[in-house]
Amino acid sequence: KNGVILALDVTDEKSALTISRDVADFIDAIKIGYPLVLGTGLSIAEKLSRIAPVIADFKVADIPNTDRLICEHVFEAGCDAVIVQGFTGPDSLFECVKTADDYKKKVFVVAEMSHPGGDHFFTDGVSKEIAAMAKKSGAFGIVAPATRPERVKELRGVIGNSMKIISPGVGAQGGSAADTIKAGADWVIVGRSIYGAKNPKEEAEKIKKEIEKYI
Ligand code: BMP
Repeated sequence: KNGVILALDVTDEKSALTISRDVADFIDAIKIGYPLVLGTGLSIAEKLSRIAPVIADFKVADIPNTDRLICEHVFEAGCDAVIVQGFTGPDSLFECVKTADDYKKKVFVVAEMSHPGGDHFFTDGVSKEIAAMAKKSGAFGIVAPATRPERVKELRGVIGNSMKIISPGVGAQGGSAADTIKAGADWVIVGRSIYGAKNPKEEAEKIKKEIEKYI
């Protein structure tokens, strides 16, 4: 295990495949989202899945029926996991988890976001409530902010050790990879610091090395 997930927010297929192959030894998964999928089409998922497991970050947030239709597309396309919002409520979340179970895939639930305004509505209590609901749903893990390691620690307390935490906000957003893993995250999610670097491979290796003693 490297402890690093690549957030692949480039928008063309050539860069996406080149960078992913380049850093493959130092990451455990590739997170794709709207920037790349709207730029290239969802067929990029299958191509990337030959390099590493793919997490579809669509922050699914709809009624249960629409959520299920979205998740089916994501899993049929070859993604191994989907990221969903929890604020839509338990029925929506449970439908995503049920769909993932049907495909033997995984769901991550956003518990709190990493940007400066991320704790405006995701207050301490709300984040914990979403994390507790995620646990109840049988989701595989939660998303918690690397920019607030103290919240990662609190949320780890809510979900216990049976679930995973993935944390964006390292590097470009100011978070420290080591502090985030020490606070209880299983993986840091890193985008711009890797794909925007002159030498993405060197940068990915550097982050892997920074956290390896805490994993
Ligand atoms: P970067 O390392 O370039 O800041 O990228 C972080 C990635 O994680 C982006 O894809 C972003 O959309 C995502 N993300 C985030 O930064 N904070 C969150 O709370 C949730 C996210 O999905």
